[in-house]
Amino acid sequence: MENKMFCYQCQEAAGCIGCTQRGVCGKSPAVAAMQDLLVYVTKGLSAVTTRLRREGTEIPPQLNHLISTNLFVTITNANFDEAVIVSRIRETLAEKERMLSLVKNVRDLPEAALWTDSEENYAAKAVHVGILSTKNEDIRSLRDLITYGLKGLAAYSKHANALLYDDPETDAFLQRALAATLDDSMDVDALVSLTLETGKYGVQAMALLDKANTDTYGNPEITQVRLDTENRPGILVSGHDLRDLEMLLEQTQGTGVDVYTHSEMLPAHYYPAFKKYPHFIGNYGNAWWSQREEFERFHGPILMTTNCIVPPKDSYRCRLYTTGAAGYPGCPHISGGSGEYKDFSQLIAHAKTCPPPETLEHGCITGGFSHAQVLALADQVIEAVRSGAIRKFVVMAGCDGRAKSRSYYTQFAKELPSDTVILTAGCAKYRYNKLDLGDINGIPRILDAGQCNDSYSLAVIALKLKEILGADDINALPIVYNISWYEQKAVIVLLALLSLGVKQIHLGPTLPAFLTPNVSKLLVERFGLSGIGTVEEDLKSLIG
Ligand code: FSO
Ligand code: SF4
Repeated sequence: MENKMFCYQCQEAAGCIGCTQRGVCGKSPAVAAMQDLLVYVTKGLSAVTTRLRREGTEIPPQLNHLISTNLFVTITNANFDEAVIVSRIRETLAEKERMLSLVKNVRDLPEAALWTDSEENYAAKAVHVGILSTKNEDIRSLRDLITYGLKGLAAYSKHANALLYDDPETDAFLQRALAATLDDSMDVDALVSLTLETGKYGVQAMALLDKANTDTYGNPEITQVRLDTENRPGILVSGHDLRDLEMLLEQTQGTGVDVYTHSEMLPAHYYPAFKKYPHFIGNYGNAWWSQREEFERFHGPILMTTNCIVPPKDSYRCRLYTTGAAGYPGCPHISGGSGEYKDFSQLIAHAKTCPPPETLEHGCITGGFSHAQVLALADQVIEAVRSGAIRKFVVMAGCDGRAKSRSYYTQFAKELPSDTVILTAGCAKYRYNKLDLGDINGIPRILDAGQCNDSYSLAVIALKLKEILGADDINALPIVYNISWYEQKAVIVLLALLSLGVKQIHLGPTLPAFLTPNVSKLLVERFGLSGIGTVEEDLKSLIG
Protein backbone atom coordinates (compact mmCIF):
# COMPACT_ATOMS: atom_id res chain seq x y z
CA MET A 1 0.00 0.00 0.00
CA GLU A 2 1.34 3.43 -1.02
CA ASN A 3 1.91 5.43 2.14
CA LYS A 4 1.90 8.94 0.75
CA MET A 5 -1.11 11.21 1.04
CA PHE A 6 -1.93 14.74 0.13
CA CYS A 7 -4.92 16.51 1.63
CA TYR A 8 -5.42 20.25 1.98
CA GLN A 9 -9.17 20.51 2.28
CA CYS A 10 -9.42 22.06 5.77
CA GLN A 11 -8.03 25.06 7.60
CA GLU A 12 -5.71 22.87 9.68
CA ALA A 13 -3.79 21.49 6.68
CA ALA A 14 -0.22 20.92 7.88
CA GLY A 15 1.96 24.01 7.48
CA CYS A 16 -0.93 25.73 5.68
CA ILE A 17 0.10 23.59 2.68
CA GLY A 18 -1.29 20.08 3.11
CA CYS A 19 -1.08 16.92 5.19
CA THR A 20 1.34 14.40 3.71
CA GLN A 21 2.09 11.92 6.50
CA ARG A 22 -1.02 11.64 8.62
CA GLY A 23 -3.77 14.24 8.84
CA VAL A 24 -3.68 16.80 11.62
CA CYS A 25 -7.29 15.56 12.01
CA GLY A 26 -6.02 12.01 12.57
CA LYS A 27 -6.83 10.71 9.07
CA SER A 28 -4.46 7.91 8.03
CA PRO A 29 -2.87 7.70 4.57
CA ALA A 30 -4.96 4.59 3.84
CA VAL A 31 -8.23 6.39 4.68
CA ALA A 32 -7.08 9.46 2.73
CA ALA A 33 -6.42 7.25 -0.32
CA MET A 34 -9.85 5.61 -0.14
CA GLN A 35 -11.50 9.03 0.27
CA ASP A 36 -9.69 10.22 -2.85
CA LEU A 37 -10.94 7.18 -4.73
CA LEU A 38 -14.48 7.61 -3.39
CA VAL A 39 -14.52 11.22 -4.64
CA TYR A 40 -13.17 10.03 -8.01
CA VAL A 41 -15.78 7.30 -8.53
CA THR A 42 -18.51 9.66 -7.31
CA LYS A 43 -17.41 12.15 -9.95
CA GLY A 44 -17.48 9.31 -12.50
CA LEU A 45 -21.02 8.34 -11.52
CA SER A 46 -21.99 12.03 -11.70
CA ALA A 47 -20.65 12.27 -15.24
CA VAL A 48 -22.88 9.30 -16.14
CA THR A 49 -26.00 10.68 -14.44
CA THR A 50 -25.40 14.08 -16.05
CA ARG A 51 -25.19 12.45 -19.49
CA LEU A 52 -28.33 10.42 -18.78
CA ARG A 53 -30.29 13.52 -17.76
CA ARG A 54 -29.25 15.15 -21.03
CA GLU A 55 -30.56 12.10 -22.85
CA GLY A 56 -33.87 12.43 -21.03
CA THR A 57 -33.46 9.64 -18.47
CA GLU A 58 -34.68 10.36 -14.98
CA ILE A 59 -32.30 9.72 -12.10
CA PRO A 60 -33.84 8.01 -9.05
CA PRO A 61 -33.64 9.95 -5.75
CA GLN A 62 -31.69 7.08 -4.09
CA LEU A 63 -28.85 7.70 -6.53
CA ASN A 64 -28.85 11.42 -5.69
CA HIS A 65 -28.70 10.46 -2.01
CA LEU A 66 -25.84 8.04 -2.63
CA ILE A 67 -23.82 10.79 -4.32
CA SER A 68 -24.50 13.39 -1.60
CA THR A 69 -23.69 10.94 1.18
CA ASN A 70 -20.45 9.88 -0.53
CA LEU A 71 -19.29 13.49 -0.52
CA PHE A 72 -20.41 13.99 3.07
CA VAL A 73 -18.40 10.92 4.14
CA THR A 74 -15.23 12.59 2.83
CA ILE A 75 -15.72 15.87 4.70
CA THR A 76 -13.12 16.60 7.37
CA ASN A 77 -13.66 14.67 10.62
CA ALA A 78 -16.77 12.85 9.38
CA ASN A 79 -15.64 9.28 8.71
CA PHE A 80 -12.40 7.56 9.61
CA ASP A 81 -13.58 4.03 8.81
CA GLU A 82 -11.71 2.62 5.82
CA ALA A 83 -14.00 -0.41 5.50
CA VAL A 84 -17.06 1.82 5.20
CA ILE A 85 -15.40 3.97 2.54
CA VAL A 86 -14.31 0.91 0.57
CA SER A 87 -17.84 -0.49 0.64
CA ARG A 88 -19.19 2.83 -0.62
CA ILE A 89 -16.70 2.73 -3.52
CA ARG A 90 -17.91 -0.78 -4.36
CA GLU A 91 -21.56 0.26 -4.25
CA THR A 92 -20.90 3.40 -6.30
CA LEU A 93 -19.06 1.44 -8.99
CA ALA A 94 -21.89 -1.09 -9.18
CA GLU A 95 -24.49 1.69 -9.52
CA LYS A 96 -22.33 3.43 -12.08
CA GLU A 97 -22.04 0.28 -14.22
CA ARG A 98 -25.82 -0.14 -14.05
CA MET A 99 -26.43 3.47 -15.10
CA LEU A 100 -23.70 3.38 -17.75
CA SER A 101 -25.54 0.55 -19.48
CA LEU A 102 -28.46 2.97 -19.99
CA VAL A 103 -26.36 5.67 -21.68
CA LYS A 104 -27.10 5.92 -25.39
CA ASN A 105 -23.96 7.84 -26.32
CA VAL A 106 -20.85 7.20 -24.23
CA ARG A 107 -18.60 9.33 -26.45
CA ASP A 108 -16.37 11.81 -24.58
CA LEU A 109 -17.31 10.53 -21.15
CA PRO A 110 -14.33 11.05 -18.81
CA GLU A 111 -12.12 8.16 -17.73
CA ALA A 112 -13.70 8.18 -14.24
CA ALA A 113 -17.06 7.38 -15.80
CA LEU A 114 -15.67 4.29 -17.51
CA TRP A 115 -13.25 2.97 -14.89
CA THR A 116 -14.10 0.01 -12.77
CA ASP A 117 -12.00 -2.61 -11.03
CA SER A 118 -12.01 -5.08 -8.17
CA GLU A 119 -11.29 -4.16 -4.60
CA GLU A 120 -7.69 -5.43 -4.53
CA ASN A 121 -6.78 -2.74 -7.08
CA TYR A 122 -8.40 0.22 -5.31
CA ALA A 123 -5.22 1.28 -3.52
CA ALA A 124 -3.18 1.24 -6.74
CA LYS A 125 -5.80 3.36 -8.50
CA ALA A 126 -6.12 5.83 -5.62
CA VAL A 127 -2.48 6.86 -6.05
CA HIS A 128 -3.31 8.29 -9.48
CA VAL A 129 -6.59 10.08 -8.77
CA GLY A 130 -5.79 12.29 -5.77
CA ILE A 131 -5.62 16.06 -5.67
CA LEU A 132 -2.17 16.28 -7.26
CA SER A 133 -3.36 14.43 -10.36
CA THR A 134 -4.41 17.82 -11.78
CA LYS A 135 -1.11 19.30 -12.87
CA ASN A 136 -2.01 22.95 -13.56
CA GLU A 137 -2.07 24.55 -10.10
CA ASP A 138 -4.72 27.19 -10.81
CA ILE A 139 -7.05 24.69 -12.46
CA ARG A 140 -6.48 22.34 -9.53
CA SER A 141 -7.21 25.14 -7.08
CA LEU A 142 -10.53 26.03 -8.74
CA ARG A 143 -11.54 22.39 -9.19
CA ASP A 144 -10.92 21.82 -5.49
CA LEU A 145 -12.67 25.02 -4.43
CA ILE A 146 -15.73 23.77 -6.34
CA THR A 147 -15.41 20.19 -5.06
CA TYR A 148 -15.13 21.35 -1.44
CA GLY A 149 -18.07 23.71 -1.86
CA LEU A 150 -20.04 20.77 -3.26
CA LYS A 151 -19.09 18.65 -0.26
CA GLY A 152 -20.63 21.29 1.99
CA LEU A 153 -23.67 21.55 -0.24
CA ALA A 154 -24.04 17.75 -0.19
CA ALA A 155 -23.98 17.73 3.61
CA TYR A 156 -26.84 20.23 3.77
CA SER A 157 -28.79 18.31 1.11
CA LYS A 158 -28.38 15.12 3.09
CA HIS A 159 -29.87 16.72 6.21
CA ALA A 160 -32.84 17.94 4.16
CA ASN A 161 -33.19 14.45 2.61
CA ALA A 162 -33.36 12.97 6.12
CA LEU A 163 -36.55 15.01 6.60
CA LEU A 164 -37.83 13.82 3.20
CA TYR A 165 -37.13 17.09 1.43
CA ASP A 166 -35.49 16.78 -1.97
CA ASP A 167 -34.52 19.28 -4.63
CA PRO A 168 -33.79 17.45 -7.89
CA GLU A 169 -32.54 20.69 -9.47
CA THR A 170 -29.82 21.08 -6.84
CA ASP A 171 -28.91 17.40 -7.15
CA ALA A 172 -28.64 17.74 -10.93
CA PHE A 173 -26.41 20.79 -10.52
CA LEU A 174 -24.22 19.07 -7.92
CA GLN A 175 -23.62 16.17 -10.28
CA ARG A 176 -23.07 18.38 -13.32
CA ALA A 177 -20.53 20.46 -11.40
CA LEU A 178 -18.76 17.37 -10.03
CA ALA A 179 -18.51 16.03 -13.57
CA ALA A 180 -17.19 19.40 -14.78
CA THR A 181 -14.22 19.11 -12.43
CA LEU A 182 -13.12 16.14 -14.59
CA ASP A 183 -13.49 18.10 -17.82
CA ASP A 184 -10.16 19.30 -19.23
CA SER A 185 -11.93 21.76 -21.55
CA MET A 186 -12.98 23.86 -18.53
CA ASP A 187 -10.51 26.76 -18.35
CA VAL A 188 -10.01 29.24 -15.50
CA ASP A 189 -12.88 31.52 -16.61
CA ALA A 190 -15.31 28.63 -16.95
CA LEU A 191 -14.31 27.30 -13.55
CA VAL A 192 -14.72 30.73 -11.93
CA SER A 193 -18.29 30.92 -13.30
CA LEU A 194 -18.95 27.43 -12.02
CA THR A 195 -17.62 28.46 -8.59
CA LEU A 196 -20.20 31.25 -8.39
CA GLU A 197 -22.91 28.96 -9.64
CA THR A 198 -21.95 26.55 -6.86
CA GLY A 199 -22.53 29.38 -4.39
CA LYS A 200 -25.94 30.07 -5.91
CA TYR A 201 -26.95 26.44 -5.44
CA GLY A 202 -25.46 26.59 -1.97
CA VAL A 203 -28.05 29.25 -1.13
CA GLN A 204 -30.74 27.00 -2.61
CA ALA A 205 -29.56 23.98 -0.58
CA MET A 206 -29.47 25.99 2.64
CA ALA A 207 -32.93 27.39 1.87
CA LEU A 208 -34.23 23.84 1.38
CA LEU A 209 -32.73 22.72 4.68
CA ASP A 210 -34.13 25.79 6.42
CA LYS A 211 -37.56 24.91 5.05
CA ALA A 212 -37.19 21.25 6.03
CA ASN A 213 -36.13 22.16 9.57
CA THR A 214 -38.70 24.89 10.17
CA ASP A 215 -41.63 23.04 8.53
CA THR A 216 -40.82 19.99 10.63
CA TYR A 217 -39.75 21.51 13.94
CA GLY A 218 -41.12 25.08 13.87
CA ASN A 219 -39.29 28.38 13.70
CA PRO A 220 -36.42 28.75 16.18
CA GLU A 221 -37.27 31.16 18.97
CA ILE A 222 -35.29 32.98 21.66
CA THR A 223 -34.29 30.32 24.17
CA GLN A 224 -32.21 30.05 27.32
CA VAL A 225 -30.18 26.84 27.20
CA ARG A 226 -28.92 25.26 30.42
CA LEU A 227 -25.22 24.50 30.75
CA ASP A 228 -25.37 22.43 33.96
CA THR A 229 -26.37 18.76 34.32
CA GLU A 230 -28.91 16.57 36.09
CA ASN A 231 -28.19 13.67 38.38
CA ARG A 232 -29.34 10.96 35.95
CA PRO A 233 -27.46 9.10 33.22
CA GLY A 234 -27.36 10.92 29.91
CA ILE A 235 -26.69 10.59 26.19
CA LEU A 236 -24.75 13.36 24.47
CA VAL A 237 -25.69 14.14 20.85
CA SER A 238 -23.26 15.94 18.58
CA GLY A 239 -23.19 16.85 14.89
CA HIS A 240 -25.94 18.46 12.86
CA ASP A 241 -28.72 15.94 12.15
CA LEU A 242 -31.97 17.04 13.80
CA ARG A 243 -33.90 13.97 12.66
CA ASP A 244 -31.49 11.69 14.52
CA LEU A 245 -31.93 13.81 17.64
CA GLU A 246 -35.72 13.64 17.30
CA MET A 247 -35.70 9.83 17.08
CA LEU A 248 -33.41 9.62 20.10
CA LEU A 249 -35.61 11.98 22.14
CA GLU A 250 -38.67 9.89 21.30
CA GLN A 251 -36.96 6.64 22.26
CA THR A 252 -35.47 7.94 25.53
CA GLN A 253 -38.81 9.24 26.84
CA GLY A 254 -39.66 7.69 30.18
CA THR A 255 -36.45 5.65 30.33
CA GLY A 256 -34.74 7.75 33.01
CA VAL A 257 -32.02 8.69 30.52
CA ASP A 258 -31.50 12.39 29.78
CA VAL A 259 -30.33 13.88 26.49
CA TYR A 260 -27.81 16.72 26.12
CA THR A 261 -26.51 18.51 23.04
CA HIS A 262 -22.89 19.10 22.16
CA SER A 263 -21.24 21.61 19.78
CA GLU A 264 -23.32 22.10 16.60
CA MET A 265 -26.37 20.37 18.11
CA LEU A 266 -26.86 23.24 20.59
CA PRO A 267 -29.31 25.11 18.29
CA ALA A 268 -31.75 22.16 18.48
CA HIS A 269 -32.91 23.69 21.77
CA TYR A 270 -34.22 26.71 19.85
CA TYR A 271 -36.86 24.69 17.93
CA PRO A 272 -40.35 24.55 19.45
CA ALA A 273 -40.76 20.84 18.62
CA PHE A 274 -37.91 19.81 20.92
CA LYS A 275 -39.13 21.83 23.89
CA LYS A 276 -41.79 19.29 24.74
CA TYR A 277 -39.25 16.75 26.01
CA PRO A 278 -38.58 17.28 29.74
CA HIS A 279 -35.51 15.04 29.58
CA PHE A 280 -33.86 17.24 26.91
CA ILE A 281 -31.73 19.04 29.46
CA GLY A 282 -29.23 21.43 27.94
CA ASN A 283 -25.89 21.82 26.20
CA TYR A 284 -22.68 20.18 27.38
CA GLY A 285 -19.22 21.47 26.55
CA ASN A 286 -17.92 23.57 23.72
CA ALA A 287 -16.86 23.36 20.09
CA TRP A 288 -15.81 20.05 18.52
CA TRP A 289 -12.10 20.27 19.21
CA SER A 290 -12.35 20.12 23.01
CA GLN A 291 -14.31 16.86 22.92
CA ARG A 292 -11.49 14.62 24.15
CA GLU A 293 -11.66 16.15 27.65
CA GLU A 294 -15.40 16.80 27.64
CA PHE A 295 -16.50 13.35 26.39
CA GLU A 296 -14.35 11.71 29.04
CA ARG A 297 -16.17 13.67 31.74
CA PHE A 298 -19.64 13.13 30.30
CA HIS A 299 -19.53 9.46 31.43
CA GLY A 300 -22.42 8.36 29.17
CA PRO A 301 -22.74 7.35 25.50
CA ILE A 302 -22.07 9.97 22.83
CA LEU A 303 -23.83 9.92 19.46
CA MET A 304 -21.98 11.57 16.57
CA THR A 305 -24.56 12.26 13.88
CA THR A 306 -22.00 13.97 11.59
CA ASN A 307 -18.58 15.56 11.89
CA CYS A 308 -16.62 16.69 13.79
CA ILE A 309 -15.13 13.54 15.32
CA VAL A 310 -11.73 13.77 17.00
CA PRO A 311 -10.03 10.34 17.29
CA PRO A 312 -11.29 9.20 20.70
CA LYS A 313 -9.29 8.45 23.83
CA ASP A 314 -9.41 4.85 25.03
CA SER A 315 -11.22 6.06 28.15
CA TYR A 316 -14.45 6.69 26.23
CA ARG A 317 -13.94 4.95 22.86
CA CYS A 318 -16.49 2.26 23.80
CA ARG A 319 -19.05 4.99 24.54
CA LEU A 320 -18.72 6.68 21.14
CA TYR A 321 -21.45 5.78 18.63
CA THR A 322 -21.81 7.05 15.08
CA THR A 323 -24.67 7.21 12.60
CA GLY A 324 -25.37 8.56 9.11
CA ALA A 325 -22.25 9.73 7.25
CA ALA A 326 -20.15 9.62 10.42
CA GLY A 327 -17.96 6.66 11.27
CA TYR A 328 -15.00 5.62 13.36
CA PRO A 329 -13.39 2.16 13.28
CA GLY A 330 -14.26 0.09 16.33
CA CYS A 331 -17.10 2.40 17.40
CA PRO A 332 -20.64 1.02 16.95
CA HIS A 333 -22.57 2.50 14.02
CA ILE A 334 -26.36 2.88 14.17
CA SER A 335 -27.73 2.14 10.72
CA GLY A 336 -30.64 3.73 8.87
CA GLY A 337 -30.92 5.80 5.70
CA SER A 338 -32.98 8.86 4.79
CA GLY A 339 -36.52 8.48 6.07
CA GLU A 340 -35.74 5.21 7.86
CA TYR A 341 -36.27 4.50 11.53
CA LYS A 342 -33.10 4.23 13.61
CA ASP A 343 -33.01 2.01 16.65
CA PHE A 344 -31.08 3.63 19.51
CA SER A 345 -31.92 0.97 22.11
CA GLN A 346 -28.26 -0.08 22.33
CA LEU A 347 -27.24 3.46 23.38
CA ILE A 348 -30.11 3.73 25.85
CA ALA A 349 -29.23 0.41 27.50
CA HIS A 350 -25.59 1.51 27.60
CA ALA A 351 -26.52 4.86 29.18
CA LYS A 352 -28.38 3.11 31.99
CA THR A 353 -25.12 1.45 33.08
CA CYS A 354 -23.24 4.77 33.22
CA PRO A 355 -22.94 7.38 35.98
CA PRO A 356 -24.46 10.82 35.39
CA PRO A 357 -22.38 13.44 33.60
CA GLU A 358 -19.91 15.55 35.52
CA THR A 359 -21.02 19.19 35.57
CA LEU A 360 -18.64 21.38 33.57
CA GLU A 361 -20.42 24.72 33.81
CA HIS A 362 -23.39 26.49 35.34
CA GLY A 363 -25.77 29.09 34.01
CA CYS A 364 -27.39 29.49 30.61
CA ILE A 365 -26.69 30.78 27.13
CA THR A 366 -29.23 32.45 24.90
CA GLY A 367 -29.83 31.72 21.23
CA GLY A 368 -32.54 31.27 18.65
CA PHE A 369 -32.19 34.43 16.58
CA SER A 370 -32.94 32.92 13.21
CA HIS A 371 -34.59 34.94 10.46
CA ALA A 372 -38.18 34.49 11.70
CA GLN A 373 -37.29 35.56 15.23
CA VAL A 374 -35.22 38.55 14.13
CA LEU A 375 -37.93 39.60 11.68
CA ALA A 376 -40.47 39.37 14.49
CA LEU A 377 -38.29 41.95 16.25
CA ALA A 378 -37.82 43.95 13.04
CA ASP A 379 -39.39 47.17 14.36
CA GLN A 380 -37.11 47.17 17.39
CA VAL A 381 -34.05 46.34 15.26
CA ILE A 382 -34.79 48.95 12.59
CA GLU A 383 -35.43 51.61 15.21
CA ALA A 384 -32.08 50.82 16.83
CA VAL A 385 -30.34 51.08 13.44
CA ARG A 386 -32.11 54.32 12.46
CA SER A 387 -31.42 55.97 15.83
CA GLY A 388 -27.76 54.95 15.62
CA ALA A 389 -28.01 52.79 18.78
CA ILE A 390 -26.78 49.92 16.58
CA ARG A 391 -23.93 51.18 14.41
CA LYS A 392 -22.98 47.89 12.84
CA PHE A 393 -23.82 44.20 12.68
CA VAL A 394 -20.78 41.99 12.53
CA VAL A 395 -21.29 38.56 10.97
CA MET A 396 -18.92 36.20 12.77
CA ALA A 397 -20.30 32.90 11.51
CA GLY A 398 -18.37 29.76 10.61
CA CYS A 399 -16.33 27.17 12.44
CA ASP A 400 -14.08 26.93 15.42
CA GLY A 401 -10.83 24.99 15.46
CA ARG A 402 -7.80 24.08 17.52
CA ALA A 403 -5.41 26.76 16.30
CA LYS A 404 -4.19 29.07 19.06
CA SER A 405 -4.54 31.97 16.64
CA ARG A 406 -8.33 31.59 16.93
CA SER A 407 -8.19 33.44 20.27
CA TYR A 408 -8.28 36.41 17.83
CA TYR A 409 -12.05 35.88 17.58
CA THR A 410 -12.59 36.03 21.35
CA GLN A 411 -10.51 39.18 21.52
CA PHE A 412 -12.26 40.71 18.53
CA ALA A 413 -15.69 40.05 20.10
CA LYS A 414 -14.56 41.54 23.41
CA GLU A 415 -13.15 44.67 21.82
CA LEU A 416 -16.04 45.42 19.49
CA PRO A 417 -17.58 48.78 20.41
CA SER A 418 -20.74 48.61 22.51
CA ASP A 419 -22.91 49.86 19.63
CA THR A 420 -22.24 46.76 17.52
CA VAL A 421 -24.09 43.43 17.41
CA ILE A 422 -22.57 40.05 16.49
CA LEU A 423 -24.60 37.82 14.15
CA THR A 424 -23.35 34.27 14.42
CA ALA A 425 -24.01 30.71 13.26
CA GLY A 426 -21.93 27.53 13.34
CA CYS A 427 -19.48 26.35 15.96
CA ALA A 428 -17.44 29.57 15.59
CA LYS A 429 -19.74 30.98 18.28
CA TYR A 430 -18.03 29.04 21.06
CA ARG A 431 -15.16 31.53 20.96
CA TYR A 432 -17.44 34.23 22.43
CA ASN A 433 -20.96 32.95 23.17
CA LYS A 434 -20.33 32.71 26.89
CA LEU A 435 -19.07 36.31 27.18
CA ASP A 436 -21.40 38.82 28.73
CA LEU A 437 -21.53 41.53 26.06
CA GLY A 438 -24.83 42.99 27.28
CA ASP A 439 -27.61 44.28 25.05
CA ILE A 440 -28.66 47.32 23.06
CA ASN A 441 -32.16 48.48 24.01
CA GLY A 442 -33.04 44.88 24.88
CA ILE A 443 -31.41 43.36 21.77
CA PRO A 444 -28.59 41.02 22.90
CA ARG A 445 -25.19 41.89 21.41
CA ILE A 446 -24.66 38.27 20.33
CA LEU A 447 -27.44 36.89 18.15
CA ASP A 448 -26.99 33.17 17.47
CA ALA A 449 -28.98 31.99 14.45
CA GLY A 450 -28.02 28.32 14.82
CA GLN A 451 -25.84 25.79 13.02
CA CYS A 452 -23.41 26.64 10.22
CA ASN A 453 -26.17 26.04 7.62
CA ASP A 454 -28.24 28.67 9.44
CA SER A 455 -25.85 31.23 7.95
CA TYR A 456 -28.70 31.22 5.46
CA SER A 457 -30.76 32.94 8.15
CA LEU A 458 -28.14 35.67 8.35
CA ALA A 459 -28.40 36.19 4.59
CA VAL A 460 -32.21 36.39 4.84
CA ILE A 461 -31.87 38.97 7.63
CA ALA A 462 -29.44 41.01 5.49
CA LEU A 463 -31.76 40.90 2.47
CA LYS A 464 -34.74 41.93 4.63
CA LEU A 465 -32.79 44.83 6.12
CA LYS A 466 -31.85 45.89 2.61
CA GLU A 467 -35.52 45.94 1.66
CA ILE A 468 -36.70 47.80 4.77
CA LEU A 469 -33.87 50.35 4.72
CA GLY A 470 -34.30 50.85 0.97
CA ALA A 471 -30.61 50.11 0.27
CA ASP A 472 -29.78 49.39 -3.36
CA ASP A 473 -26.81 47.17 -2.58
CA ILE A 474 -26.30 44.49 0.07
CA ASN A 475 -22.88 46.05 0.68
CA ALA A 476 -24.43 49.41 1.56
CA LEU A 477 -25.93 47.92 4.74
CA PRO A 478 -24.36 48.43 8.16
CA ILE A 479 -23.19 44.79 8.10
CA VAL A 480 -19.56 43.61 7.98
CA TYR A 481 -18.25 40.07 7.71
CA ASN A 482 -15.45 38.50 9.75
CA ILE A 483 -15.86 34.80 9.13
CA SER A 484 -13.85 31.87 10.43
CA TRP A 485 -13.64 28.60 8.57
CA TYR A 486 -12.45 25.08 9.23
CA GLU A 487 -14.02 22.49 6.98
CA GLN A 488 -15.90 22.28 3.70
CA LYS A 489 -19.34 23.35 4.92
CA ALA A 490 -17.81 26.73 5.58
CA VAL A 491 -16.61 26.73 1.96
CA ILE A 492 -20.18 26.52 0.67
CA VAL A 493 -21.24 29.23 3.14
CA LEU A 494 -18.49 31.47 1.76
CA LEU A 495 -19.41 30.73 -1.88
CA ALA A 496 -23.09 31.36 -1.04
CA LEU A 497 -22.25 34.80 0.37
CA LEU A 498 -20.12 35.63 -2.69
CA SER A 499 -22.96 34.58 -4.99
CA LEU A 500 -25.29 36.95 -3.11
CA GLY A 501 -22.88 39.77 -3.95
CA VAL A 502 -21.38 40.22 -0.47
CA LYS A 503 -17.99 41.93 -0.69
CA GLN A 504 -15.06 42.66 1.65
CA ILE A 505 -15.40 39.42 3.63
CA HIS A 506 -12.56 38.82 6.07
CA LEU A 507 -11.77 35.09 6.24
CA GLY A 508 -9.55 33.49 8.85
CA PRO A 509 -7.67 32.43 10.76
CA THR A 510 -5.76 31.61 7.56
CA LEU A 511 -6.81 31.57 3.93
CA PRO A 512 -7.40 28.10 2.43
CA ALA A 513 -4.25 26.23 1.43
CA PHE A 514 -6.07 25.19 -1.76
CA LEU A 515 -6.18 28.75 -3.09
CA THR A 516 -3.16 29.48 -5.29
CA PRO A 517 -1.80 33.05 -5.39
CA ASN A 518 -3.57 33.59 -8.73
CA VAL A 519 -6.94 32.34 -7.48
CA SER A 520 -6.57 34.36 -4.25
CA LYS A 521 -5.77 37.44 -6.32
CA LEU A 522 -8.88 36.88 -8.37
CA LEU A 523 -11.04 36.62 -5.23
CA VAL A 524 -9.40 39.76 -3.82
CA GLU A 525 -9.96 41.74 -7.01
CA ARG A 526 -13.51 40.59 -7.68
CA PHE A 527 -14.85 40.33 -4.14
CA GLY A 528 -12.43 42.17 -1.88
CA LEU A 529 -11.92 38.91 0.06
CA SER A 530 -9.11 39.20 2.59
CA GLY A 531 -7.49 37.35 5.44
CA ILE A 532 -7.42 38.65 8.98
CA GLY A 533 -4.84 40.97 10.51
CA THR A 534 -4.50 41.97 14.15
CA VAL A 535 -7.62 42.67 16.20
CA GLU A 536 -6.76 46.39 16.21
CA GLU A 537 -6.25 46.58 12.45
CA ASP A 538 -9.42 44.66 11.69
CA LEU A 539 -11.55 46.65 14.13
CA LYS A 540 -10.34 49.76 12.39
CA SER A 541 -11.01 48.51 8.88
CA LEU A 542 -14.35 46.83 9.64
CA ILE A 543 -15.88 49.16 12.21
CA GLY A 544 -13.99 52.40 11.61
FE1 FSO B 1 -18.39 23.11 13.16
FE2 FSO B 1 -17.43 20.70 12.51
FE3 FSO B 1 -20.98 23.18 11.49
FE4 FSO B 1 -18.36 22.20 10.54
S1 FSO B 1 -18.75 21.15 14.20
S2 FSO B 1 -16.75 22.60 11.96
S3 FSO B 1 -18.40 24.03 9.33
O1 FSO B 1 -18.51 20.38 11.10
O2 FSO B 1 -20.18 22.09 10.21
O3 FSO B 1 -19.69 24.40 12.30
FE1 SF4 C 1 -5.15 17.52 6.93
FE2 SF4 C 1 -7.48 18.77 7.09
FE3 SF4 C 1 -7.07 16.91 5.24
FE4 SF4 C 1 -7.30 16.23 7.80
S1 SF4 C 1 -8.89 17.13 6.48
S2 SF4 C 1 -5.80 15.44 6.35
S3 SF4 C 1 -6.26 17.96 8.79
S4 SF4 C 1 -6.04 18.90 5.39
